[in-house]
Amino acid sequence: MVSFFRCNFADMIFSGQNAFPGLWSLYRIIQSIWGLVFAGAGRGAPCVIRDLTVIRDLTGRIAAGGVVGVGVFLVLMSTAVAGLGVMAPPVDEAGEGFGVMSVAPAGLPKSFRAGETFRDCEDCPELVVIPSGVFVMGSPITERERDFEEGPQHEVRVADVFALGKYEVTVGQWQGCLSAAACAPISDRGWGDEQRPVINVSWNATQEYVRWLSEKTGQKYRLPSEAEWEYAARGGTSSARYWGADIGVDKANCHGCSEIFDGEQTTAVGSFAANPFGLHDMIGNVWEWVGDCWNDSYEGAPADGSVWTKGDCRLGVLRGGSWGYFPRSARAASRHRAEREIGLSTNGFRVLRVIDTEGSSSPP
Ligand SMILES: [Ca+2]
Ligand SMILES: [Ca+2]
Repeated sequence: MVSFFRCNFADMIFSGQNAFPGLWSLYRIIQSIWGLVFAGAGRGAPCVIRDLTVIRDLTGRIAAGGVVGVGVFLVLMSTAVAGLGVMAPPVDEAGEGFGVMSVAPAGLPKSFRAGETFRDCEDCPELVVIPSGVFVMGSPITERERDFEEGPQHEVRVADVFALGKYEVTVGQWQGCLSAAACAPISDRGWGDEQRPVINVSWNATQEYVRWLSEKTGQKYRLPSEAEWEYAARGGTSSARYWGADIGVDKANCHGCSEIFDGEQTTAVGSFAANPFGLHDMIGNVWEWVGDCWNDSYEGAPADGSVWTKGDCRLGVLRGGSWGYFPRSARAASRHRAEREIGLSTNGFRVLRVIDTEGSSSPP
């Protein structure tokens, strides 16, 4: 609940990010400070903006604002500190649930906490609870290696908490659907490790898998929307990659990302460090199908994080780059189109599990 409160507070007060960039930065700093305080109090702070470059940004803004800038900052800070005393919820002794913050909309799930991991069955994909929030989708025109199709940048509000696969769906997990005769056999190119992501999977085949998983668990599984995917991949960061602007070395699996595995094949899921939301391989390993139809730009894209069902629906969207593609594709904003009927060895997926905001669903 703490994290929800902070996220939703941001939405309420500073939804005009573009109109008030200075205030937005101020808010994000305050949010970070709150996060540190809460984290220090052992309450967890999964919704904190962890990209601390905003602090440098803010210092510049305050300096540019002179006395007025410092004054506004101090007023907002004291508001935040006062708010801590008034509004901080009790520590959740059980270590579960979001607490009882009254500002949250009625019906927020009581049994999920952002950052918490769970699975619905022993062989089901492990999931991470992703907080709701607002982010800027797409790449700025200043980003190196960007494509036109990654714009225009636009604000998206992901209103509902959801759970997303911590990893890409693996060969072993696909086997469960295969054994139930709900999915077709798919070649793994003889690479032979059940911990590798499933490959050669078409968009159509992903639909069979999520249908099977939904029936098996009684929960609602689907592909993430393109917006949900990018929101999760960024994990609060705005840089080209969740670890920074540059590709670096051994941060992910792509053709040119690593000194060990370089453009040869997939790696076992989770071989590289997670992003700030605790998700692995959001960049690299396999491209990941999302639910949307293909569109050449974000003109007319939904702003509520929903699946974009308009456009060229013979084609689907793949995100995040893969083992066989160069670093320019291994960016949070990069997009790739492909025919939905076709599976390629560079393509896989991860699942989204809907969290019932009526509060009736809970982790097993
Ligand atoms: Ca991936
Ligand atoms: Ca592209």
